[in-house]
This record gives sequence, structure tokens and C-alpha cells, in this order.
Amino acid sequence: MASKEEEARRRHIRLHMEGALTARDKVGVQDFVLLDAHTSESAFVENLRKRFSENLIYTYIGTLLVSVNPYQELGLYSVSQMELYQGVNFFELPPHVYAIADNAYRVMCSELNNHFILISGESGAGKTEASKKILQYFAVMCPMTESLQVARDRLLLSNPVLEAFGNAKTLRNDNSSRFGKYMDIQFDFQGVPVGGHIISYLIEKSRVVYQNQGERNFHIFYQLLAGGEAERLAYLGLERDPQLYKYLSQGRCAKESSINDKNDWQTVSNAFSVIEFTEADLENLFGILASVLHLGNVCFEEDAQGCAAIPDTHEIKWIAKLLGIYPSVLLEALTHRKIEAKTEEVICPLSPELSVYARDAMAKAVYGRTFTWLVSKINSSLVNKDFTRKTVIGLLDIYGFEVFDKNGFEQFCINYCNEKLQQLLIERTLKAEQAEYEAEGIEDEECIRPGHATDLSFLEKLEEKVGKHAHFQTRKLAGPKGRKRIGWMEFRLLHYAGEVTYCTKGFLEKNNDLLYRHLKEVLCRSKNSILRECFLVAELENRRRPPTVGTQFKNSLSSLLEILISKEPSYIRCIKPNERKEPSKFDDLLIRHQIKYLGLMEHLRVRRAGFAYRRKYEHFLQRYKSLCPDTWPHWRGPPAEGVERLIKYIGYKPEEYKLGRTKIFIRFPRTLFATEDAFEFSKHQLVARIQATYKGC
Ligand code: AD9
Ligand code: MG
Repeated sequence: MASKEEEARRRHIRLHMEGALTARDKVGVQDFVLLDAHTSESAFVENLRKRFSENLIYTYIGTLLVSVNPYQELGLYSVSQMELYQGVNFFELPPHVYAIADNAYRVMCSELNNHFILISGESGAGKTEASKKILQYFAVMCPMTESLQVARDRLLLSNPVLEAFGNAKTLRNDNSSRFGKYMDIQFDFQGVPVGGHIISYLIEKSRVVYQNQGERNFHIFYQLLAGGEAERLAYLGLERDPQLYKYLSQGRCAKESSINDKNDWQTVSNAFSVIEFTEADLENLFGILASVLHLGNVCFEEDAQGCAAIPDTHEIKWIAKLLGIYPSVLLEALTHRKIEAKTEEVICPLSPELSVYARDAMAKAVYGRTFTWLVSKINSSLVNKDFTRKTVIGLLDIYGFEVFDKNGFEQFCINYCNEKLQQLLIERTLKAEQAEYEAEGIEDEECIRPGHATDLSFLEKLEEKVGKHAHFQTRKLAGPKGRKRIGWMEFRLLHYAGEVTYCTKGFLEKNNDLLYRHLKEVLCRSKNSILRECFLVAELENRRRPPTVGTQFKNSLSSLLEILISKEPSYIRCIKPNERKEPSKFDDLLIRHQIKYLGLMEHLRVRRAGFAYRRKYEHFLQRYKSLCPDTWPHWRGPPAEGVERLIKYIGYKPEEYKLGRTKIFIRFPRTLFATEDAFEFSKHQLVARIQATYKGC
């Protein structure tokens, strides 16, 4: 029989529980599953806004982390912050990217399985920053031996090198990654990082030859000009001023105040030496960069027959010197094309327009393949053969869903990729939910399937005449009236994130990515050892058409999905708060778009189709044991029984929860809030009681 005092306390807790929902604090909830059952998009945005205005940039949806780019330093990434999150249970601290990193690491160590962390979001949302924070977390917090410090440093320093060659200033981000990146961090059985492996996807080669207004070419060109030693530049035939190079000056912003190319050059040079690039490697590499810049300045004229001619061969001589080819051979290859007739080869002159095309194709091919070479060179320095038993955590930093006014081949590939990844996420989350219910021995009759079909694989569908597909439209096959018109050159796809109209202009050219055979021959014979590795003679002997860019991308995406499917997932969804790169500006409309494109509402629906919240008995009891006299201050029996006593005492109704083998599952967020508030209340009461006791002394 409970004492009078106990009765009063119990009544007090109940009363408090009833009023709990009205008293949610101004910082919003730290997990979206704790919002009201039928959360609208507006409530979702509101919660983000509340938190953002308090500089709380992270929020969970279950175990998925939503991150809003603060565009300012908030002091969130110190070593003491890292220490705070180390080994701590997911929900016991405010959401953080370190919690995701730590959780993946701990599970990997204890269960010896592989993980990946998928980071997505639109350009400028903070993906690359998040992936760097995770890498730093592992570098600082994981156990380390002296002999493995080099491996760790190489892993960290691969970043500035890849960013120099693969990132550029765009209108949306001053440091925009123009390639997708998957990086495996390999750990030995004691959890020490021992090596890594990087895969890159679809580097945006077109940037080498053309940039929109306000955008730049890849950082490395400007860094080389700004920071390169005078002798090096002289050897390469380069001047310091980027304006002198056509490939660097079309965007009219070669000098950008937020970017310090000279300092960045130092960082990259230092990284090169740690990753063990030899002086010969660097000479070849910079020779290639310089020859790309010279190539951009090659001009063509029309001769009397309407054919291309190169009036000034100054640049040709530099390229020939740097790449180790004959100037006359290069000159011919840029202005002529070899055509194979029945038994012989015929050499046809090109028009000036086609010569420009050939020149740009050469620059793109050379840069694109050099980037691939760079990745494999970094990979060979990250290999650690001494460790055979390894587990990995993979970090995937990949462009998010993109919709512009005009959407071309690039958007098509990027959105196809996102479609596939979203499908993976939804399937995995649903499966994980069901598997957990099964493992815990509970059934959930309310488990719903997501409302949207996400199983489209657009490239495949296009290949096998997608015309009949309901999610594919052209002008001829237009859907209900009143929709935005589809032009002749356009087709429209219904993605999970909404409709996107693609313009087929340039599709074929970009997909074929043609480099004239004549130029390929020249590059295969180059004395530059990097180019010789990139352009193999075997390729010339193979007369079959090389796979298209689309097919290559599709294949590399399939292998990526295979890599991911065998691993345990964590997800980070990054959101850009405004288009102006400003702190504290929360643009409603822009954020709503991203919530849609990131599939967050869909994820939330799936995540709490059944139970909003679950927690291990031990943890639940540890936190709330003070609410029940049977469990306070100690419960010595099995935790499950303790929890049962506790929730009976505080009055959970049967429809509010289910008890699994190791966890309690709570259906509604309000139940948990009420318990949490009661806990706060009882804590205060306890303190008051202790204070009163001391006063009496
Ligand atoms: V893109 O698709 O590569 O164009 P990302 O990678 O999503 O893009 P990035 O990580 O490069 O964006 O972030 C853009 C800029 O936002 C950074 O250069 C920082 O200035 C800023 N940023 C991003 N995340 C944070 C953060 N957690 N704290 C402070 C941040 N600033
Ligand atoms: Mg990036």
C-alpha cells in the first residue's frame, strides 16, 4: 500500500503528464518522430526553423540525421565535442554528426560488420563538410599506433588533393564538388584505421573547357598559377595571370575573394608529398595541367578551302614539349580526321568549328582521365597490405537531386542516381523496421508501405522504349491537361521527388563523349607517363565503340549499390537554408523543396509507420526509474520486469506500447513526452525534497 505522500506524488505525475504536450519547449523536438502523429510538411518546416534559430542545426528522424547548413562556425566540432559523443548512446545527447560517426564505429567494432554513411543534399547543403567532420572524428578518436599515423594522414590529406582537382567555384557553392565520391575507411580488428579506398563518379569534364558566368574551372589551375614556384611556371610556359587563359576566364571570376589559391596551393603541395607523389609524377601531372591551359588558347582560322588552320603555333609547341609528342602530329590531329575507307585510311580536313570541338574533346578527355589516374594513385598510397581482416565504414558524398529551369544530361544522370539511392533507403528502412519487430517478437498490424512507387530505373526504362511507362511523358504522350507544356526536344519524368522536364539537346553528344581516333593515337604515343597509363594502345586496337557515358555511369552505379547493399546504412540529409550562403537566413520555400527532394516526409512516414520510439529496457529503466517507488533507487530484477512495473505505475495504456524481447516500443510521441516531462518534474521534486531536508538540519 502506497503511503499518502506516494499517492500525492503519483497524482501529481499524472496531472503533469496530461499537460505535457502543451508545454513543448521553444527549441522544437530533436527527433521528428516525436512530432504529432500526422505531421504536415509545415510542422516539419516549423520544427526545423525553431531549431535553426537556436543554432541547433541537427535533428533526427529516428536514426537518420537531418543537417541544416549554418554558414557560420558554431563551435560544434572541437575535440571536447568529439569526446562528449564517444561511446554515448544515440539518443542521450543532442543530435550530431559525431553521434552518427560514433554509432557506426561502435556497431562495426562490436559486431565486426561493414557500414556506410550516405550523405546527400543539394549543392551547398554541407555534404562535403559533413564527410570531412566524420573523417576527422575517426582520425582523432580512434585508437592509433605510431606506425599507422602515416596511413591516417594520407587518408586525411587525400581530401585537399581531390578537392583541388575535383572541386570548383559555382554560383551555388564556392567549393562545389564536381564529382561523386565514395570512400572506404578500413579498420583493423581493434578499430584502428589502417587504410582506405576511394571511388569517384562522373567528374564534370565539361567545366574544363567552359564555365558559366560567375563560375570557375577546377581549383587546381588557379592554385598552380597563384602558388607555383617561378621556375616551375617558367618550365611549363605559364604566366601567373589566369585571365590570359581562355579556359580560366570565361566565367569572369578568376579571382574570388573567398578563395585563397596561394594558401591552398601550399596545402595541396604538402598533401602531395605525404601521399608520396614523386617529383617525376608531379612534373608529368603539372605538364598535363599546363598543356590543357595552352590547348584552350589554340585558335583556328578558316583557310581558302574552308578548312581549319592554326595561324599561331606557339601554344602547340608548348603542348608538344610538355606531353612529349611531335608538334606537327598534334597540329594535324587537331585539324584533320582519319576516316577508314574499305582498305585504307583517308585523312579529311576539319572545319574550324569541328577543330574547336576536337580541341575541347581532347582537353576534357585528358583532364577526365588524369583525374581517374589521380584517384588510383591516391588509392595505391592508401592500400595497407599488412592487414587482412578489415572492416570498413564507407562515406558516400554524392550530388543530390537537381532541378533547374533547363535540365540536361548531367541532371538526368544525377537524378537517376538519387532515384536509385532513395529506393535503397526506403527499402532498407522498411526492412530494418520489420526485421526489428520480428527480432523483438512483436507484430505491427499498422505498418504501411510508402505511398510512392520508387522502383523506377530510368535509364533502363529509356533503353527499352519507356514510352508506355506512366512516369514517362513526351509532348506526344502528354498527361492530363493543364500541366506545364513539354517542348519538342523534351521529355518528362516523374521522380520520387517530383516531375522533372529534361531537354535532350546535347544528350547524344555528351553521352557519346567522342574523342577522334586521330587524337587518341597522339595521346597514346605521348612520352608523358601519366597519359600513357590513361590512353592505352589496346584501346586503339579495339574497334568496337566504347561504352557511352550513360552506360558507364549506370554500371558504376550498379556496382555502388552492390557495395552498399552488403553494408549497414546510416543516412545524413543536408539542407541548404538559403541561396545567398548567409548565416541565420531560413528560406521557407527553398527548404520545403529540399524536404521534398530529400524524401524526408516519406522517410518519416515509414519510420513511424509502426512505433515512433523504441529503447532498450536497461536504458529506459535507467532514465525513468525515479518515477516509480518499486524501481527507485535500484531495481535488482530483470530490466524488462522493471520497465513493466514502471509503466504500469505511471499509467501507460495498453494501446500505447508493446514489449519486445529487449526493447520497449512506444507508439505515440506524446507518451514519451509525458514520461520525459514527468521525469523532469520528479527530478525537481527530488531536489526540492533534498533541499528541504538540509534546511531542517
Ligand atoms: V556540392 O554538392 O559539393 O556543391 P556540398 O558538398 O553539399 O555542396 P559543402 O559541404 O561544400 O556543400 O558546404 C558548402 C559551404 O557551406 C562550405 O564551404 C562551408 O562554408 C559551409 N558549411 C557547410 N557545412 C557547414 C557546417 N557544418 N558548419 C559551418 C558549413 N559551415
Ligand atoms: Mg561537396
